[in-house]
Amino acid sequence: MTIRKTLVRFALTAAAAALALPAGAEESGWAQLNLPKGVTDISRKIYGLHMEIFWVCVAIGVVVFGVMIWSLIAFRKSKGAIADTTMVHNTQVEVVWTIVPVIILIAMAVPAARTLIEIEDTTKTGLTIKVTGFQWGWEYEYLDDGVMYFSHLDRASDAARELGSGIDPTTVPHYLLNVDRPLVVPNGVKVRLLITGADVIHSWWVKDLGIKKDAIPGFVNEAWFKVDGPTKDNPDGWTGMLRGNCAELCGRDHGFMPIVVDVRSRADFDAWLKSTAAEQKQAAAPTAPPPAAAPGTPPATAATNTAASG
Ligand SMILES: [Cu+2]
Repeated sequence: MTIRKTLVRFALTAAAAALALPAGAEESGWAQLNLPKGVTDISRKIYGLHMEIFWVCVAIGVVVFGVMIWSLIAFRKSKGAIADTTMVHNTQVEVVWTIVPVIILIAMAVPAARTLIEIEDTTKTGLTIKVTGFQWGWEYEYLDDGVMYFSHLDRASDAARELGSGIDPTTVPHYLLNVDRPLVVPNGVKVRLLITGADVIHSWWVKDLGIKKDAIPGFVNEAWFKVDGPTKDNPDGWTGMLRGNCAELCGRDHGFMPIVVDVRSRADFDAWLKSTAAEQKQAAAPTAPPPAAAPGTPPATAATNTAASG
């Protein structure tokens, strides 16, 4: 294969991969290439900052490259242009090109700092979940309710990813972006995450929640989110699945430890938490020894079998 063909193939694969990235809650088509707006106040603020700064960069790019290209063409040597040496160390120009960027930077820093302070405010939360990254998956622990479980790559993706599995990944729903047990959370509640690592550094990254936080062994990082709760137009609040990945190169199976967040209404979540807590409590309870049978009586199973066959 020629180099050109290889490059074209690489570009096409990269473009296809970019389009196949985890889609946001609403985004489709070209919007998938951009940062998603997400489903929380903070994620929308981050999106707003991202767009604001993007357009500032576009404007600067247009002005700088515009002046540069125009100068190159208008003042070219073949047209007899002679360099204007009076521009060197021109104090007025230097003052202007110092003050203008400072104003632009302050205009970007003020709203960004305001959002950052809000992101760091993990007070007044309604639910705390400990998130532990490990090689290779996530452990979720609902600290106040005694619920704990592991979340791994789902079986269908795991089977298809094997070398020479013969399974076409495009036939696997949410290939490499699905897990056996998602993190279940309520909407309309400020949820605090305590993020740590069990072995090496991982990173819990869910774009639609506006969270990317390192999971470091020996450290506890905090993050929080509050998915849009019930409103007049939407009495259930935002519900659905959000998908993310480990965002810190953590070893061989780094690409195979996705994150899935199942956002439910408050009532649905409460019911789920209650039943899961009861299930886990029962599973953990020591099993009672079978009662000793009185001498002469046939074992209970034999009696049942006779009754069934008779
Ligand atoms: Cu990882």
